[in-house]
Amino acid sequence: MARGKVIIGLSPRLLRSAPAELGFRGKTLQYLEQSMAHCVMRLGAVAVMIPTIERGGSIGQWEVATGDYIATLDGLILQGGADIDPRVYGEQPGELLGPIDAVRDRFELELLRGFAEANKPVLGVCRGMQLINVAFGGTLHQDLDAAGVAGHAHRNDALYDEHAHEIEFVAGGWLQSIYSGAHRARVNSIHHQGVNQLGAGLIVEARSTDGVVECVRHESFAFLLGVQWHPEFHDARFPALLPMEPLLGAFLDVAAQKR
Ligand SMILES: [Mn+2]
Repeated sequence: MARGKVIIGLSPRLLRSAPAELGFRGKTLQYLEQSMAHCVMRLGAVAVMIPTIERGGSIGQWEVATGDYIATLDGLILQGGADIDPRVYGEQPGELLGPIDAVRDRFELELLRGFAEANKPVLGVCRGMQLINVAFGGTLHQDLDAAGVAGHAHRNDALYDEHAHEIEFVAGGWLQSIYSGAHRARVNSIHHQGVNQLGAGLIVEARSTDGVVECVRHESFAFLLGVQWHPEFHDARFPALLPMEPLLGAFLDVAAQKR
């Protein structure tokens, strides 16, 4: 008998005060860059974007809560985007901090904790990996260059998703195992922040050759993992980059088991 497909929620990016030329003068847009949704769909799951629920906001008086998303969906993908407010991990904003959005931080932290508690799979991409680290008590470098920890560029505004670097898998790690025991790979890099103190229960699965953390996994959950790169941009244009299918496939397998 046919069974319903796995349903994956993607948390949105927020654009406050959208420019008039988009036709939404002064409004807030919640949006999804399409590549990750297409990856999920290509592998046979349904992808839905889940608008923010603001505690104390107008939705708070309605009968919908973050828990309804957690109960309804089989897995969560945390997209990339704005920097996380450093006050979330007990630091004051530095000079090189990028744009932040407290509503998005609160919503995604609540989602992440809820999915973890339900032991439903969570995949964090770029900012999403950093959010996983912060959620478990870790801290971030607000800017890798300013912190003096990057030995090579992790972002190139002109090249954007064409900018890539090497990573090394931690020997014997889970990530290495799903990539057939490979030792190194090449991934894109579109970030200026990175993991500083590692959150509790998290294991580093890969680092770039300069030592910057590129993948973390929580040891206590079926699938709670973040990658600093954007696997959704590893498409046919970039045959030399690490294929996204093993990673996304493992995430969706756990989602199917939990369904
Ligand atoms: Mn990088």
